[in-house]
Amino acid sequence: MSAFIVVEGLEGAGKSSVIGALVKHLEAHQLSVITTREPGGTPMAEAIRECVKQNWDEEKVTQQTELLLMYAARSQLVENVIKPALKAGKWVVGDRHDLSSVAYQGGGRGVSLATLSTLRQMTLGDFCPDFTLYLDIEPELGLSRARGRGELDRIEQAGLAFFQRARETYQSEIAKLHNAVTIDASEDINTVQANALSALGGFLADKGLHT
Ligand code: Z5A
Repeated sequence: MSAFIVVEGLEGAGKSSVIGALVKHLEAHQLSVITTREPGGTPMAEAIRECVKQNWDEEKVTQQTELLLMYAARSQLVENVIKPALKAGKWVVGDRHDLSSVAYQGGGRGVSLATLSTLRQMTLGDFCPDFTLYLDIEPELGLSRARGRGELDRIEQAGLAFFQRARETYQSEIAKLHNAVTIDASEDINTVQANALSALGGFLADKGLHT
């Protein structure tokens, strides 16, 4: 048995620490786990990550370019890493996946849902996460946490309104999914982790795994 679990949310939501807790929990129950991040996760996808996050001075990065790079990286990761791992019976815990494109390129940049849907179908077909944990946070709070790290990359430099639109899109898209749980990420880190583990427990129980 294997599953693809994705953790989504704005910067500073606490995805990294939640993923650490999920992996520890799954491994404690003798499950073999790998983690991924998007964009990235293969040599070529990591190069795309650098490219898409970098500042290009006077050269405008069009929303089409940004969108296509996200899907190019995702295609590399899904075909070379995620699908083979799932086939080998491993659990995959992903730091972001397709919903990030819907939130950032769709909600944030204004790419239409129809365009996103066409690209998704072309790149992923019917492939999608088995379970999504969405860490919901106000952009001001998330960005203030993330900014503690220093210089902002190209996407992080988008204005607050961009992140507010991304959050609204996350919220509306998550509400449409039956296999997703929203966690209030403004709580302290221990509470966020405990709530994430409880949601994971619910998913595992649904799969017949009582951990
Ligand atoms: N992007 C896109 O546009 N389209 C796509 O399709 C995809 C991605 C896949 C990826 O950058 C960028 O690409 C991202 C979206 C875009 N850009 N933006 N802007 P990334 O992977 O480098 O960035 P990120 O995913 O947003 O990572 P992050 O900022 O590290 O977020 P996080 O993993 O959720 O946060 P964290 O590292 O766990 O925590 C950040 C800090 O906050 C850290 O010091 C923690 O100790 C602290 N923290 C975390 N939780 C708490 C709580 N609960 N209380 C207090 N402090 C906390």
